[in-house]
Amino acid sequence: MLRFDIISIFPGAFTAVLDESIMKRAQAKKKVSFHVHDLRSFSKDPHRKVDDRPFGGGPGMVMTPQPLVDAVRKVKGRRKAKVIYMCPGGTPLTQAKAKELAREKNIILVCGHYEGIDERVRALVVDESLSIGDYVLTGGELPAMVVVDALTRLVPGVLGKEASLEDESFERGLLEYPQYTRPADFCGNKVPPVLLSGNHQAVKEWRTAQAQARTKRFRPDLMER
Ligand code: 9WO
Repeated sequence: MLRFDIISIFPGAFTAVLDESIMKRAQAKKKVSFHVHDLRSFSKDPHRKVDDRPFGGGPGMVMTPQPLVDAVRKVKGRRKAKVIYMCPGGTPLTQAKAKELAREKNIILVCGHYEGIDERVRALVVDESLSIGDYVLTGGELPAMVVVDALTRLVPGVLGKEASLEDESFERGLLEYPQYTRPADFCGNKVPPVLLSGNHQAVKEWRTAQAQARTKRFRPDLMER
């Protein structure tokens, strides 16, 4: 079973995501477990402060090292866990990276806020930083949810086997092919006849051609890769 521990100053932000859909199903199947921790509960400050002014001046506040380091160490305990800090400058999350991480047994996700975390937290307890894209958000919580979603669906037994075919096409560098379902004629917009032909080889060839055309048009960079 893959265990996620998430350290955040907004633990409530995760309730909806973790109690719905695939994450809920994965927990029910005991394939994945989620444990969200309020960073403030680890602060030794009498006012449960987790931030302070940056040395050297500058705008905003920085997350202090004591709560974060103690939180990771307490949550980790004696377990072997991969500690990941969510950061725009981190390793890009790709499907291949997600598959690699989904093989871990314990993952601790650290969500930053303010202007970031004290550098000594990275040096002492973070194993790697992970980015979901080249943009700056208000916190690491949404990126952490993306990582949880991307990894949970890859855990064997969480989804049906058909889902992996879709992932593999993406890893092969192709976008998804167009999908259609009933009705065959929607307001005069008809489903491509090949999909109604019952000719599985023709359907497979059509889908590959469509995926290649889509990838060439919208994500030529994937074709190169
Ligand atoms: C902000 C930032 C900006 C440029 C280059 C590196 C950077 N690191 C951070 C950072 O650690 N920010 C903290 C976490 C505090 C502000 C909110 N945080 C955050 C994480 N915003 N956006 C992310 C994020 C994480 C993963 N993928 C994309 C964005």
